[in-house]
Amino acid sequence: MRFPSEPFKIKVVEPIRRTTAAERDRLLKEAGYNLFRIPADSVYVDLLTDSGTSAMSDRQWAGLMLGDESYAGSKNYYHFEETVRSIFRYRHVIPTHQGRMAENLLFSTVVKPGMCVPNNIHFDTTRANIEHQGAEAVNAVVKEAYDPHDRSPFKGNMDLARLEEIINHAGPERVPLVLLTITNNSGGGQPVSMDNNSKTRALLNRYGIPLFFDACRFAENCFFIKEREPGYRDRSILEIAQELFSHGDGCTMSAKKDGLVNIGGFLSLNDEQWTRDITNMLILVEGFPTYGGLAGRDLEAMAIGLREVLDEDYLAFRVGQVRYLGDLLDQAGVPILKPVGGHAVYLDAKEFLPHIPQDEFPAQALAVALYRSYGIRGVEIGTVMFGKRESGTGRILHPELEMVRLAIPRRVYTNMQIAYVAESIVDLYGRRESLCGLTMTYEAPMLRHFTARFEELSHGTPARQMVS
Ligand code: P61
Repeated sequence: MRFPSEPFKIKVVEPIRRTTAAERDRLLKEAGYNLFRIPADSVYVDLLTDSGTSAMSDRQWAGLMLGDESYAGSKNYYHFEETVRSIFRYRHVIPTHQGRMAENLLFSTVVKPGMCVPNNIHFDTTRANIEHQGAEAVNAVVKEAYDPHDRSPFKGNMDLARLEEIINHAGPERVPLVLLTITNNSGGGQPVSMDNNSKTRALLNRYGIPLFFDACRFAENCFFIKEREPGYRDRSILEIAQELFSHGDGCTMSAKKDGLVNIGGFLSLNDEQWTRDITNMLILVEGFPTYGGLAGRDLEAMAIGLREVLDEDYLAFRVGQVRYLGDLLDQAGVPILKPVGGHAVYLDAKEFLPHIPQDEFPAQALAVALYRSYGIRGVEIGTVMFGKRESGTGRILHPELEMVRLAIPRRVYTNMQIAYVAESIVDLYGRRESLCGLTMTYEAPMLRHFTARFEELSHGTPARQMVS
């Protein structure tokens, strides 16, 4: 089935407050046209992120009651450790409160100024944490990733020739590790194939460089391998995950994605010395190694979530729901990044709004219009998030992709709500020429998209009432 139906029923509901277009227009002005600054209870369908927004299962909620809040040696830690080891199969398991702390601990331990860390495409927190160490974060994804029309099945793959070039250019001794982000969030939630993964490993073996995974969405990546890569149709998701991780030396993970929890993360790795150094730093900044910035109950929910996410019925529905939104938009001619990724549909803002130059943040303008007219919140992944100012001239250097990401929270929205999103975007596409660009009036030196402020360059068409 192309769109398998929900393998769960709803036990608890959270009412959504409806807002008027006038209210949203006011909120946008107050927020400086930055959707991160909009109160969530003024959003109808919130597709800002799939991170920490999952609905937990009854088993996870029950697991919270089993929380053992002992400072040291909580039983939930042992359950969590055993679960992570059984999937990832690395020796050491270090809990953290979320993914970027795992990144921070790893990079502050192994990355030194002047070094270089390649990845297929670095997510913004990964890049920022590497640059914070005075090192360079370099992308080496295959070229197809930058063509929204290219339907290759594994657009998250590493470009091996480019990776080798980067290593030789930097010198292998200045590359402390290589990362693979599965699925590749900044490139459209696209998967990495098993074949590419093992070839990356083989290449790195020749240089003695460790391979780490940014594993936030590993189960979705494994589902795509099962669906698309020859030889994996009859393998379970767990078996595919174990094989995938066997090619690496460790991983960082934000469990707020495929851990199906609202908070949590971890680092898992084999190296003894790195583990000792990371653990010392963990104690300094995060907590004792058997809780790592989390409550015992959070560890329990994570242990249960990491098992549930391997369920194929769940994954078929999950990936199918995202694809359902993508198909509705594609059929109506709305430009989206293809093929549809695992956790989100990405609108191609360059094609959607060809009349707005990249200097005027077309993807941000599109995200603002979606919220103003329909109460839908997406996130800009384009010049605001990844554009850089050229030193000297101050000119903005644009990323290749200019997108609005509609990230679907796991087990949260019904397909009627997804259909509403599609209908709204098709409606907006029909009057796209009325949209105007923005100018940035404030930016922070790092991760500027969270706090940036904008002004509209000229007034667009009047805001419309929500479709209902
Ligand atoms: C997201 F606008 N992602 O996609 P943490 N690696 C990868 C991620 O996708 C990721 C992290 C590491 C988010 C949340 C988010 O500027 C933003 O648990 C591939 O969030 O620390 C997070 O994991 C970091 C959204 C993060 C943002 C930063 O929506």
